[in-house]
Amino acid sequence: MYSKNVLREIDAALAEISPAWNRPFDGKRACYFSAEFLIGRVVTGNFYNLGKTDCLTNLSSELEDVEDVALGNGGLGRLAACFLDSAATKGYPLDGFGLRYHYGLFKQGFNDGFQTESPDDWLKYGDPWSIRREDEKLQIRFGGQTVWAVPYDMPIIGYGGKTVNTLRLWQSEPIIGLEFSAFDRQDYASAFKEQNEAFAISATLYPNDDTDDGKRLRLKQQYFFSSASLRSLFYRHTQSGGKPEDFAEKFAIQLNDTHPTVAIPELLRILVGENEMDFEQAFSVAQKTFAFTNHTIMEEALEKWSTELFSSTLPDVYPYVVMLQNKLRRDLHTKGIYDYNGYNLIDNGRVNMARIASYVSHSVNGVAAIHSEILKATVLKPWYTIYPERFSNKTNGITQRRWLGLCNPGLSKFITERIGGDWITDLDELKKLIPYADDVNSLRQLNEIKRENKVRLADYVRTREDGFTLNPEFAFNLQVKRLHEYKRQFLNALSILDIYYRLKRGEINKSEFSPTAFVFGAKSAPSYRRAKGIIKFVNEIARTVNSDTDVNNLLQILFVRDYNVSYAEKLIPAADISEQISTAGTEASGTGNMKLMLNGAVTLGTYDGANIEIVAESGEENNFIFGARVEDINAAASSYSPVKIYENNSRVRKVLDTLIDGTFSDGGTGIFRELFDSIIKGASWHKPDQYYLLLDFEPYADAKLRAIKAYPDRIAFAHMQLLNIANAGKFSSDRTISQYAEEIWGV
Ligand code: 26Q
Repeated sequence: MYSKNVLREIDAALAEISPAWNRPFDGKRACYFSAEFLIGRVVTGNFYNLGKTDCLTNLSSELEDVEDVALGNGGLGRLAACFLDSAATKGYPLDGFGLRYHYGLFKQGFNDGFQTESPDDWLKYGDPWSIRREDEKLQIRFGGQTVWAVPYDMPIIGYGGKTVNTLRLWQSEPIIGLEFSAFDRQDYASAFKEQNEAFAISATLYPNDDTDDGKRLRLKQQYFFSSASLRSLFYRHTQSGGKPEDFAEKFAIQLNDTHPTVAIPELLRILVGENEMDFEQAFSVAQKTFAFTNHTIMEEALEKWSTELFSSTLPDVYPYVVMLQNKLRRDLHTKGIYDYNGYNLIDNGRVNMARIASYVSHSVNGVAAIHSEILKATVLKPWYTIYPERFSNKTNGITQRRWLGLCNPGLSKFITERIGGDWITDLDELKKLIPYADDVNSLRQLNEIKRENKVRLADYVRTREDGFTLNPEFAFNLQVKRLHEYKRQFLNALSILDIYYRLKRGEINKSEFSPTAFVFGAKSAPSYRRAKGIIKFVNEIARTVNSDTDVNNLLQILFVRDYNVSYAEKLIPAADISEQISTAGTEASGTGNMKLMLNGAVTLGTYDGANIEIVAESGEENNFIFGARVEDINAAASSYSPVKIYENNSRVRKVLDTLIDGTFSDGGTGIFRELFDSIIKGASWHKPDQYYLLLDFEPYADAKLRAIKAYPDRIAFAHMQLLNIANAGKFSSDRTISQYAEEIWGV
């Protein structure tokens, strides 16, 4: 909800930025094509960037009532939002293009510890930042169906307000109103159907952040926004006198994963089919235009559409995929390659989107050093073999405006008092804090700031989580991210249970154990059974432990309801320990790890994704790194036996057995048995313990206990925390976006 006061300030802000937003521009622009933009509260970010910090304080409680813009699932969508902020701040001409979902990511509730979902009706109270551009709407065709694509433009305001870029989100609407087709009942009914089918395209964000559930609607969404965006750019280009063959000199398009990759054959269709360009030249224009970022190596998440589905949904586009496939074969022949394995764009009756993107882009990148190496060595190896010069790494980043300036005013003040305020636009400045890591006074102050953030969080949690009272004297251990087996929230849960039983058995001395609150925040895809089972498991453990007076002065467990960007802004500043425990080789980068580091949490993590770069910056000695590395896992893979570990390790047995011995109840759903089996037996579609929880169990439990034991030496712990903050400069998305701009887009 927007209060009158807030709306008045938004109007003032829009008036203030209007000249900058409407300033003509005729240089090259970069375009970020993304199916997701996970922004959070737009208003707070804009007030911050416009220097309206008085509004942020004076209107703070009214701002709490403003809905998040949650048009994304997790990391990939949030990265897009950070990039927009950084580009506008650094003065790069970068616009975002995506879908204006009527419903964003579902809101999460709990019922008896199980996740429930309800719709996110974010437009209910209006969308004061967006302008509907009726004059720029376009018709989009899917075989027989034609719909309007109506653009809504939102200003993206850089820090200081000098550069204002645009986020353009497309909304689908029916072409014909009901009144025209209501001649008889038959027409009336079919007109309704047509209406609904048009609205459906941009109606809902798909809440899966991995598997392609093969739905036609998802492909339609992708084509809808890709085609509309591309055509609006092409129209702008030719209207201002540009020639089709010069398109790439005016626009660079970054594909945020494969979701917008259908823009590639669509551009070919526009150039060849509508502008009579020859195919080879169109290919070269497309290649100069597009660049591709991959965000995952998980097989399930790599998009492949059946040719039947693709060609029946997009009959005008499919021929260009076939032409690409034919050209690819010719190109391979020139290189003396006749084995198309790993290359075929149409493979086994499926259109392989990552291959199209790798073939037609001039740039392919991963999102952290290890991830980019894995891409070259595995998933995209054939493409790296023939086009090595295309491949690069662009380690992810986060915007320090939202993830420090806005969400942690106490720490921001602490920093600015010592090194000045330049860190807001130049995060490497934080290095100047290093000397303060040995200044006891500063470390005491840092602890005080953390404590205040914990009190603030505890107040918020009390009102949101049915009166649950977090103890601000405890160390706060956080694992916040989407729920996935590979992220191993299950391992975290098992290790907490292990600590609990060892405390009860006296194997861990209560007087040596420092009180710790374990906080989880995560949404599961609604159809992801195991992930939902893990949520239930954590909630069951929480209920038992929190009500056990034997230990509840030492342990607290909380799974927060409806974790989102705004909740993250409250949780992250209060964290002491950041859980980043994905199986080595599975998390492309992670960005929550960076947010937590920047806010002074030490990392308890594996050698995976950006964790590796985080500890390279801040020092292994200031973090708790454990477990198998990618090489170890590859070496262990063939002979790995979780059953043996289960049989030989009584601690492992004790905690896993709680799933099947009646300790906890899954409400008769059988999901706990399934979780147990996923570790011990596997299932037809995967091997037992495919994410190596038991392999890492002991090293993880040890590292966790070391971290917990380190906490009571408050000065030594704050020393580590401050060194994490001071060395977080590399993880600014300002750095990342400059690399994209200079090394890929040429803007
Ligand atoms: C694909 C097909 C059908 C339906 C849904 C999808 C789909 C949707 C979203 C596939 C993937 C996503 C999102 C992936 C994602 O968020 N990846 C994360 O990207 C971050 C930014 O680069 C990384 O930091 C994370 O490591 C990575 O998991």
